[in-house]
Amino acid sequence: MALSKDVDADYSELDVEVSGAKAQAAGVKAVMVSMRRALQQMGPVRTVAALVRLNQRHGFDCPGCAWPEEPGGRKFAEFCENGAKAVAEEATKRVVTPEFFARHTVAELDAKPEYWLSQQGRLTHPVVLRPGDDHYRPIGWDEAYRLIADELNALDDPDQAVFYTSGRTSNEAAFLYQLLVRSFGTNNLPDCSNMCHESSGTALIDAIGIGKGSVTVDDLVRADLILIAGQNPGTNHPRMLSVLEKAKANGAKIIAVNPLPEAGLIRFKDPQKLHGVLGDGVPIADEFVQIRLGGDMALFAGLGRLLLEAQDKAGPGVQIVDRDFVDGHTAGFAEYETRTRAVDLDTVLEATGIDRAQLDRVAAMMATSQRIVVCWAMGLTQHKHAVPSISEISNVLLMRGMIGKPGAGLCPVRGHSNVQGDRTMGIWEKMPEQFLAALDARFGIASPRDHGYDTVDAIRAMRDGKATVFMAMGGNFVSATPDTAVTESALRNCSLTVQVSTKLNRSHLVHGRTALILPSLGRTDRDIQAGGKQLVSVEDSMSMVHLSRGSLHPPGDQVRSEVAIVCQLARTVLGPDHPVPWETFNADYDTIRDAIAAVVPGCEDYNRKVRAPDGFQLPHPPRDSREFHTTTGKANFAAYPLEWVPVPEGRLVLQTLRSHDQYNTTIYGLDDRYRGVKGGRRVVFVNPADLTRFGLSDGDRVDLISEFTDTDGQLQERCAKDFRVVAYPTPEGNAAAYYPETNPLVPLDHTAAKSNTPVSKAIVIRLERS
Ligand SMILES: Nc1nc2c(c(=O)[nH]1)N[C@H]1C(S)=C(S)[C@@H](COP(=O)(O)OP(=O)(O)OC[C@H]3O[C@@H](n4cnc5c(=O)[nH]c(N)nc54)[C@H](O)[C@@H]3O)O[C@H]1N2
Ligand SMILES: Nc1nc2c(c(=O)[nH]1)N[C@H]1C(S)=C(S)[C@@H](COP(=O)(O)OP(=O)(O)OC[C@H]3O[C@@H](n4cnc5c(=O)[nH]c(N)nc54)[C@H](O)[C@@H]3O)O[C@H]1N2
Ligand SMILES: [Mo]
Repeated sequence: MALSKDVDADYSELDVEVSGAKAQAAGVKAVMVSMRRALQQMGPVRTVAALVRLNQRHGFDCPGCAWPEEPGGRKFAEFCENGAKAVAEEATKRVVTPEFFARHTVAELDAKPEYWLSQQGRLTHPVVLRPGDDHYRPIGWDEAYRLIADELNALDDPDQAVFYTSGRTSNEAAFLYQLLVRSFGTNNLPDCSNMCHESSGTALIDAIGIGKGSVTVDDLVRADLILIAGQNPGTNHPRMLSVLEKAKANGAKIIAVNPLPEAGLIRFKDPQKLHGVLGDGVPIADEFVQIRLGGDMALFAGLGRLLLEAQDKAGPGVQIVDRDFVDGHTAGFAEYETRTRAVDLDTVLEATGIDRAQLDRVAAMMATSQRIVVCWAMGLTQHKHAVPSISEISNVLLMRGMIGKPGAGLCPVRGHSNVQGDRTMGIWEKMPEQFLAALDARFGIASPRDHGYDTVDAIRAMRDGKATVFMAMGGNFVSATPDTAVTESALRNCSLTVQVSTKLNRSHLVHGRTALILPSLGRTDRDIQAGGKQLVSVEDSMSMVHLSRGSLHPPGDQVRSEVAIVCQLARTVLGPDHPVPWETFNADYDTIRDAIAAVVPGCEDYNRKVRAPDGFQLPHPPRDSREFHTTTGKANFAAYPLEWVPVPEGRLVLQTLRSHDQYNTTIYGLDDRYRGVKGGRRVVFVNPADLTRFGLSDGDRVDLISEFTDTDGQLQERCAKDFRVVAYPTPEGNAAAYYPETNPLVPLDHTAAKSNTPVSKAIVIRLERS
């Protein structure tokens, strides 16, 4: 199938058109864009076959985001523009065959932009790059497994191997993958979550004893106040907008906390409704808090103080501080109260950049609302002080008694469609003892107990030669991780890199001495094994677990399911006498689900429960019964000292974020429609006052130079070249640019305290004319 002209061009040289931020998201344009992409990639027959089954009870789960389907009557076309793009991207008819690899050397492919790589199509055959060769060449599956097994079994220590997972892997494949890795003898299971919601998990486990959100879609619909902080749902979770619209229709107020006036937060045009087709849509946010990057901890601490003072004024007859809840279910309130009463409000105003009147308005809304939900995503999690910032959110909700009550709670909005499920299934470098003991008991293995490497530590280990075999179950490690130059050399240090992938990406081209690409089925593909047609299961952002049934014709007969790849690899690595019944698991996924039922808490009777029409919800003790399995047996307040992100003189603080036309490192196209950017991605959004200060104008070309002082006090500089300046309504001192182009600027050692998540939303940069 022909590619459009711009795919072949080096997009950094294209002329970018800029037309300013848009006020509303979705609408008819969104439908047109998604249909055009679907038809281009899949053709008419497959487009219909795919889109009628997307998010339907007997269809497949959208491989886009982790936002839940609405329970009960799902609409016929329960998907969004970006879900349709994600499907088109996976179900494309374009293919990357052995002939493709024969035509292009690896060096040639590595010179292409990520967008070009993304657009080549589905991988069809296992291929190998041998030492000294410059082409990937076909290899049989058995030979590929043998090659990996020989490398792994030759290691002095299992901890010299690293096994990454991205968040699209099904529960069944994830469960078996961690079982293989632990049977082999290591906990080196870094995942994309380390770069994503790790900070949420870390903060919430301390606060409420479980690292998952405490609300359902129904809670959002019933809430009377919803705060959305550090999240851009119009692009990244578009189906959330229709839930927000419903909540508004029920009388909820919505507060958007974001440095940018993101289109979906301002207005929403539901293309399935008449007012969305003909009119301007509905306004979403009642209050837009245009916060400075990294100002959220100060905001929520300041709100905490104002809520305490409002309680003082209101007297004992009114419960702003929910005394029953605080006294009965929480620990650490006294210390929190002392710290919070001492929070300096001028500091809060400086850290957030908002005015006192707005702070008072938001506090008043929080004091008078009876059912509050706070949602957040990467704008909160990817900061140095991400964990304390999220703790501050849980502090105010605990104070108001907003956990374990209908219409209220904590809502970290997850990214990848099954990233939460993968964690439930054991993809974590530090799974708790209870899980490991159950795994050992079920299979008669001896799981290692030392914690493994997370993503950042895995890069360090490969850089330092401590790990030499790297395997990835999906994802695009080299483009998703920070400090691109360091990560590239870390991977090149490896003796073997193995990528289980659906599509071509950079991580196939930045490789170890030997490299394998193993093509796998995706969510949309039909999966047939010895025991017949197979189903898989996934968990969404609100702990709902349900089935997903792929139905499309796979891109080739050499493409294997992730389950099959893991089972056959396991048999080769672990030998025929290994106690895990790998062959049975491979033949019939019901047998995997029986094992999951025996090992994973909350999954008892999994095969039956998951077959209910909308699946089932995993237990969540705080949500279900106000039980808190924490160190104190209660929900914990946290009283960290205030942190925020000041802007050094002559510098900017940069956030790296997603355009409307990408899925993480997979680039769908070169437009960011809602931000008014067309035809290019190397843009940097800067406040007009900063441009004046620096003597720059909209349209100028600049290099971005990041500055980071390491632990030895040395100033490190990193550079990303040639960006077009876009004058944009971001707060003064704060800039924005797209990831992954800006990953070379993110220092490997600049990570969040406690969660070790790379700080992708606060990088100090200066601009230099190119
Ligand atoms: N179409 C599409 N859907 C996706 C993805 C995709 O790439 N494309 N990715 C998926 C994944 S893995 C994830 S994790 C999610 C990501 O979903 P988001 O978290 O929405 O993704 P980002 O683009 O990183 O946007 C961060 C938002 O936070 C704001 N922000 C940045 N810093 C701060 C801050 O300090 N404070 C506050 N209050 N706000 C801040 C930014 O302005 C932006 O609106 O989306 C998932 N869904
Ligand atoms: N600077 C900066 N860096 C970031 C972020 C940021 O905001 N700023 N965000 C971070 C976040 S939140 C995340 S989640 C990570 C994302 O990190 P990753 O999950 O590693 O990256 P993706 O781009 O989602 O991976 C895309 C690749 O996955 C493969 N793939 C897709 N579907 C399947 C499947 O079903 N099976 C298999 N086996 N392979 C599949 C395809 O080959 C595709 O090329 O990036 C992080 N990096
Ligand atoms: Mo993510």
